[in-house]
Formats: sequence, C-alpha cells, structure tokens
Amino acid sequence: MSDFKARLKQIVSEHEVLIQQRNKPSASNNGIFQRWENPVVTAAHAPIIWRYDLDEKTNPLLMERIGVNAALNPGAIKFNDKYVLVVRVEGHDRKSFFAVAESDNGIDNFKFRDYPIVMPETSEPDTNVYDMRLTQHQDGWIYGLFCTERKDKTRMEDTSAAEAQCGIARTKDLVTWERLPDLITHSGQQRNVVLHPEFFEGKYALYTRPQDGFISVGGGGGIGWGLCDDMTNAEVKSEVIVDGKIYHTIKEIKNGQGPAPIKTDEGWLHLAHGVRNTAAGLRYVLYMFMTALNEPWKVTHAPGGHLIAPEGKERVGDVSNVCFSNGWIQEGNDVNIYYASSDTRIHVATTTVEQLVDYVKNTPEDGLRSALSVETRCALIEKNLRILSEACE
Ligand code: M1P
Repeated sequence: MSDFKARLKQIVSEHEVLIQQRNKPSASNNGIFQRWENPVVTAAHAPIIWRYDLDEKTNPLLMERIGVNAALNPGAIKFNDKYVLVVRVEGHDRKSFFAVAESDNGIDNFKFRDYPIVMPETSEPDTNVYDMRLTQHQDGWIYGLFCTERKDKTRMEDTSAAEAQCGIARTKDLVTWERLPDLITHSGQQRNVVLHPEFFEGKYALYTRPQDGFISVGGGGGIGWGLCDDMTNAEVKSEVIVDGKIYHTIKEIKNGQGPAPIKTDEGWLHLAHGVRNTAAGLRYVLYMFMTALNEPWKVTHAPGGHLIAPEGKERVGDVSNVCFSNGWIQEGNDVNIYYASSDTRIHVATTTVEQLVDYVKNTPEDGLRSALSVETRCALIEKNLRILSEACE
C-alpha cells in the first residue's frame, strides 16, 4: 500500500473511532443535571472531506488544506427523530459557518452532514455569522436567529471595530434556508437575539440584548423583550429589560438569553449566560430564571448564582473560562442542554423539566451581600442539623 493510501486509511479510521465513541455519564451528579464525560462535538468531528484534499495528484503528502479550529455554540432541535445541532464551526481563518450534526440519542455519535449550511446573504454581506438560536414557531417555520458581524464602517482606522446585528433565516427542512432582512432595533448593536416560540397578542416576540459596542454592552445590556409584526421585515420598536445586569453577581458585566425558553405549567424556563470580569479576563457561566406564562417578560423566579460553570478541561480553550449555551432539546420531561466550553467544543448535560423547575423555584435568590448569603446558608445548616439530630434519636 502506498504511503498516501496508508495515511488516508489511518485518518479515516481515527475519525470513525471518534464519531462512534460511546459517551458515559460523569462520576459527579449534583442532582440538578448530569454532565457527560466526552464532548459531543469537537473540531475533530468535522468530516475529513471538509479538511483534506483527497486527490493524490494535488495533495501527495495528504496534508490538511482547510483546517477547522473549533465547534461551538450550537442551536438545537429534535427533528425527524434525530437530535439536531446547528453547530457554529470555525475555520482556521476565524470565519464561522453553520453546519448540521445529527445523532440518534443526543448523547454521542453526532455526525456532520456532508455539506455545511449554505446561508444566503442579504444585500450587505456578513463578515462572520455565529450562535444560531433555533425556534420552532407556532407559525409553522423553524427560525434561525444568529449574530451577523460586519466591519464598523464608521471606524475604518480601527481594524478590530465591528458591528453585531441579528441575522434571520427560516427553514422547513433544515436544508434550504430563506434569508430574511436583519432585525431592525433602535439599539446600537444586538447579539443573542432569540425568537419566542409563541405569538404574543398576535405579534412575534423576541428576546434581545441591546448593546452600545461590540464587546461591551455599555449603558445598555440585559436581556430585553420586544414585539414585531412581521418576521419578513422584522423591526422591534421598543425593548423592555426582562433580566438586567447587576453589580457583584455572575451577570455583572453582561448577560444574554440562551435558547428559546421551555414552556412548563409553572412558567417559562429560561437558560442564559452571565458574564463577570476577573483578573484573568471575562468569566461566562450559565444561569436560569423563570418568567410568567402570560407575561413572559416578567421574572417570577431568579435562582442566585450559576447553574453550570466551566469545570476541569472545560476551563481551557480559545477563550478560556467560558460556558455558553444557545441550544437545548426538551422531549416530555427530558431536557438535554448543549453547551460549549471555552469557545472550543460542545458538551451535553442531561436533566428534566421537573429538576429545572425545582431548581428555579427552590434555589435561594442572590441576596447581593455576603451577610445575606451567610444568613441563607445558616438557615439551611440549622434545618439540616435539626433533621440529623432527630434522625439519630
Ligand atoms: O467568547 C465568549 C462569547 O462571547 C460572545 O458572547 P456575548 O455577546 O454575550 O459577549 C459571543 O461571541 C459568543 O459567541 C462567545 O461564545
């Protein structure tokens, strides 16, 4: 066998082993969710045909020609009995694109389709697209809302000055996508925009994240809520803040809605990310809250602190100390949370609606002061000591 053929065989078989690797629950379980040992999608899951030129004449050394750097921040949906992730794939050139990876069980064996999504553009080409939120809307379409990033043309001299806005596309089959005009809002920039799954008073409802700058949300920020008449020409004329950023909390610097909320008998369950600053840079964690069924912009329960924070190997990556989620899949009581760690790879945490509702209702709120945190903890300790002493009697 030629060296070329032997190397090709090895590359193909290593890739197959990775894709077919079975996942298993991690040893630790806090009763709220179950982490799983292996990431479910990584850069190495990208098909060989995306990365190598397999023609011996043009690539005799069988080198990787177009590398994939990361697989992160997927939108998620159950579709045709498959667990489907619309993954943000980032090439070595730093450009992200969307690609569908599917699995039969949602826990392992995620496999990319042969081609990435060819997303149509508007008259103003996107420089970069990322972080799609999928919403199966009452109107029958599956919407994908994502960040479209372009050069900030008002600051041409600054080569890193960018502008983020919300791109909108819709599909019925996750194959053909219709690109709609970008969302118009009256905030400077937008990222983390999510479509609510139901009409509200006959209008489309969106969770927004108004921000003044590209990285910093500035005076704006917080998870907003706004209505629009028509997704084919979407404009949100006014936004109210549903969940704001708060001093000395996990969302002190900024926050953003994760996936579309899950409807429960008790209210809408929301997953979001909160960001604070540290000497080592920004720290992104996932947190939850619940809003009222008939008034989805009103927070009814706000458990203090994070639900999921980067742990172990999750802590390190292209942007270290980051947990980010824009996709979860609910099937009856079961919920799979797909989250990326450190902007590098994708994991799953499994839980149930019952656990998440219990979590949001019974986790104490953030008292916003150390003394109140101690008071809350002491109340729990006192109760537990009583229970333990009664058990020993
Ligand atoms: O690098 C962490 C995250 O930063 C951005 O999120 P946010 O707009 O809330 O700051 C996004 O670029 C996201 O993709 C990324 O994971």
